[in-house]
Amino acid sequence: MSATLIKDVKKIFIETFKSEPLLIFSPGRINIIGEHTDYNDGFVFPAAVDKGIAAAIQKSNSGDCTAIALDLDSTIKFELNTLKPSKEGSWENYVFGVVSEIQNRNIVVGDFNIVFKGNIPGGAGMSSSAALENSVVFGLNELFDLGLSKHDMILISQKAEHNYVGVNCGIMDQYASMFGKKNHALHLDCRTVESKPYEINFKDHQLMLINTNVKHSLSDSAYNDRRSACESIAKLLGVKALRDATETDLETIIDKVTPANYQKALYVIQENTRTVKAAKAITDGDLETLGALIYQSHNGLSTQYKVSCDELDFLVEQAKKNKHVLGARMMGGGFGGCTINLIAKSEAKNFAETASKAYKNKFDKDCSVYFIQLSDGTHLVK
Ligand code: GAF
Repeated sequence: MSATLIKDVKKIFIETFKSEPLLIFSPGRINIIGEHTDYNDGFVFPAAVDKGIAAAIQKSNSGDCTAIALDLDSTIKFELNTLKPSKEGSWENYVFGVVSEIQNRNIVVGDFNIVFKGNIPGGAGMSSSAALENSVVFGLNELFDLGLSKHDMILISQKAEHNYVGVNCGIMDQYASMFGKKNHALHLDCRTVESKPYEINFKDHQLMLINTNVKHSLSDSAYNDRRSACESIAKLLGVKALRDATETDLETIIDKVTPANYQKALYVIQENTRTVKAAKAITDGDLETLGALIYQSHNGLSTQYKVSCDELDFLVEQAKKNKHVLGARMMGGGFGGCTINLIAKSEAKNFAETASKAYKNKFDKDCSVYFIQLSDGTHLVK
């Protein structure tokens, strides 16, 4: 699949700019468990996947830069010394943001042309944004020999998202997309920004995604609100981040926070513990426990952290009705996008059909099912 994307961006690049480009593939990600824990300095368990963004990039000698998003049939021209955020929701903000964050490190970037094409469905919660940011920073680093480490690059991508896109995201998505490892998920400590790879081989079970194909509005502001709520509760507790707090600590400030925010902080503390337990369950090959943790994660995201929606809750309820689905939950920021399901291989097709039919009946729209391969992170394609 990524081979086709690469072929397409290369072809258009050569036709448009008459030069041979560098080719980059930057993947999206899934997350087994550990949602909304990353910006609380906690643990997450993501993996890069075989869906992503292909980019073709080369220096420009025309005095300006051009970026082409093939999927959107959109071309923009820009100059590097006049960068500022475009209107909210514009795809070019990911490109401008990355360039501008590199410049903020007093690193000089030359003019360039870039062509993108991707196959991560927008709004699926599989982080097409991190894939796009990483493809730009990785491409520029190669092209201009900027000397950035992979860690530098993900911090640049993350800052681009904060300052140009307006989402105060954690580091999970950029990390998973950059450092992903074939057939592995990464148990990432978001405080030290170091991870341990776990080989994912669930034998007669597998991971399956179901995309609700909805993305409810206001999700960015709801995300930022939750991050600020977590930070202010950590401050009240006198700790650096909620990762440092226990449920008992939280009880000491019960009178000082709203019940809604109390539940949110409790969710974060519990989800962090679940993510650590999930690593053990995977090591032990204990899929029943892993599945139960995944269901608990959804319950917390829906009832405590309040980032789910009717469509996601419905798909998780469908999963619960099928004994071959060991666990299911919403994945990513929330308010739409995919559920991730831990399901018996023999039942996957059947459940995909039953759930899709029920979803159509209930919401009068289609969901989409994806079987993904865990893949390597952002890389040059030779
Ligand atoms: C989004 C963010 F970008 C991540 O940093 C993370 O917080 C995730 O939502 C929720 O776990 O994908």
